[in-house]
Amino acid sequence: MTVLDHDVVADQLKNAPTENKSVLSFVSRIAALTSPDDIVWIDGSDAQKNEIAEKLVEAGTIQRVNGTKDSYYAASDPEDVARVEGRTYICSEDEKDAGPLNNWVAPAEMKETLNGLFEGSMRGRTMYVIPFVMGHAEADQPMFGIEVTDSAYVVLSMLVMARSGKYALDAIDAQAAKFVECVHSVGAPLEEGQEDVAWPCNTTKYITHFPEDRAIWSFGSGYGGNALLGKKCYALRIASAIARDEGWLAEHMLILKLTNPEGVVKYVAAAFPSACGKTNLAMIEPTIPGWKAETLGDDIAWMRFGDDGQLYAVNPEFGLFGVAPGTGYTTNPTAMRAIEAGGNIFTNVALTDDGDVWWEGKTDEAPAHLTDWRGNDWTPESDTPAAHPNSRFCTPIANVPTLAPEWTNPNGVPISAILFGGRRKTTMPLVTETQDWTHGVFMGSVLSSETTAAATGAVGVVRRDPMAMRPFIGYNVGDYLQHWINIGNTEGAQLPKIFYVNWFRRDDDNSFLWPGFSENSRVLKWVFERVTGTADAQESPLGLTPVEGGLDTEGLDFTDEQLRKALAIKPEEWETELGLIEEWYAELGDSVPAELRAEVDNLRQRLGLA
Ligand code: GTP
Ligand code: SPV
Ligand code: MN
Repeated sequence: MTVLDHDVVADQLKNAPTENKSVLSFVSRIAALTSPDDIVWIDGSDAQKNEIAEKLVEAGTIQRVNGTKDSYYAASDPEDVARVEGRTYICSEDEKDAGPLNNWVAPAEMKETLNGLFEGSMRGRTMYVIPFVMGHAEADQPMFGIEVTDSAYVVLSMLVMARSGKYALDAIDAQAAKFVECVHSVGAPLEEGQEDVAWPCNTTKYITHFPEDRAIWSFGSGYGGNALLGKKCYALRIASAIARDEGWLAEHMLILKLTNPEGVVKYVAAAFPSACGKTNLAMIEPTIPGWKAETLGDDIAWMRFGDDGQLYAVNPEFGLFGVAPGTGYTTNPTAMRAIEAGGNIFTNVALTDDGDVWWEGKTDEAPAHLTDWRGNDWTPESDTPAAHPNSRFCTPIANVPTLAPEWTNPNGVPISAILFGGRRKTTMPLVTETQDWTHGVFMGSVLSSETTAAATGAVGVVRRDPMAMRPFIGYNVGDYLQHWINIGNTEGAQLPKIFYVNWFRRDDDNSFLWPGFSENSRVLKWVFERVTGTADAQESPLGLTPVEGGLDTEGLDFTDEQLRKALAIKPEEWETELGLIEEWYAELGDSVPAELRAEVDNLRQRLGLA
């Protein structure tokens, strides 16, 4: 860095809205490295947001959408459409602390690589400074971050997804608070006179985490979890490492409030892998009379023990970043109404001829002509989807009509039940209740799901995804499972019951065995009544399952035979599954806690395969 750079940066920081030394030194350090043309501090005002959006419209990165107010559409580079797990790193000092599932590079080495990549990477661009808080600034333990980014699209998205701007910066200043340093560049500097592209990015991508420094550096991608650093990078990978140190849980879970016809309230959290139904369940409209469901979170839950020994869950996010395809008035009317309220950013969906958005499943029938997410003409006869399978709507959570009033509670709500589940065509029954915490942790540790388009790579391949956190655990998976066991051993803990569900089992003709979506309320009712002690259950090799007639199917066009199939535990499938579970534990090696290894033997016994 030259003396001149110092002067330039000092000049750029003259109008900084803070005198906080740690904030200023972070921002000036990154500015000196990346050499942006100017620095803009995000204050969270509508005026500033509109100004930035306007510039993006002019540049052709986004366009206004006609269907909903204050809404924009962006199409990404076709090579930048999802999380890149292969380019995601946990850079702990000790390789063991990244564990067998994460990519690892020593921090010093990674920092050298990143310094090379980030040097001058913002040339010709504006560097935006986004102060944010995950959760509430008023929480017992507020969790701050500052993202610097050269992507205005990221700014608009972060304003939806996290409490950002002056509110967060003032709280950082007032509390002299620490913050997670989040550094993001699309990695596409502009030379003098060089014309920009609509979606700048780089074929080289690094999504890197330094759990000991509590820092995140992301290079080369502008999309979703790669670039909105408050989301997966902070609220899961870095937060899970903090949670391990401090005795709480940072999880890939929705949070749902349930009220029964008598007015009794229970809160449920559920972990399903990416694109496996969290947003849908978080916004469920129950089909059973008298039951009410309200939304608290759709992707991430932080759970800490309250004084009463219960686990209290808070949603650290401020918006939804939902999978668009499959979201429609018949499947998720609540999400559709949230979208209708405006303030959306749509990415990689299709455009109608009158400038509105469309995606597969939005309406039963596709419009006769569309512009697909790649910008090509599309008709119902086309053999590629109009919207990318991982296309998303980014929508303020305040839009959700079923939002529970407790969403303003800085320290969250007490959780009575945790659901684990995945996308499995076979083997996994519709619902089982685990026997106790350790058995529940075991079932979470062997969670399996067919891969989806939420990450790059093959789709539809069954893989183990412990607690739906495989791509998001910021440390060693064995230590993570031990941490779950330790949480259960916490003195005075009033633990939630743990259940395992599968909405995605198929019949012989490959159709879904269970209607899913709103009808999942029938399973939630059983879960609720197991918690309140009013529903019966019977023993099975996997734990407790509903007794005959125990699952409310009244009013549902569903035969006893279908229900039997949905709940079945088939010995031949489980013989195979047990082998896969043993392989999985062998892959994880010695780090798997002894309590969980014992559960494999228990399962073998109960299946009669010992
Ligand atoms: P991420 O945001 O990637 O973490 O995904 P998510 O877990 O929130 O998944 P989401 O609710 O967006 O659902 C993903 C896909 O699964 C959508 O295409 C839904 O239509 C479909 N889906 C959700 N719930 C059900 C269900 O109960 N049954 C069936 N068959 N499909 C479902
Ligand atoms: C997921 O993949 O689980 C998501 C989308 O919620 S992203 O923000 O890209 O991680
Ligand atoms: Mn997710």
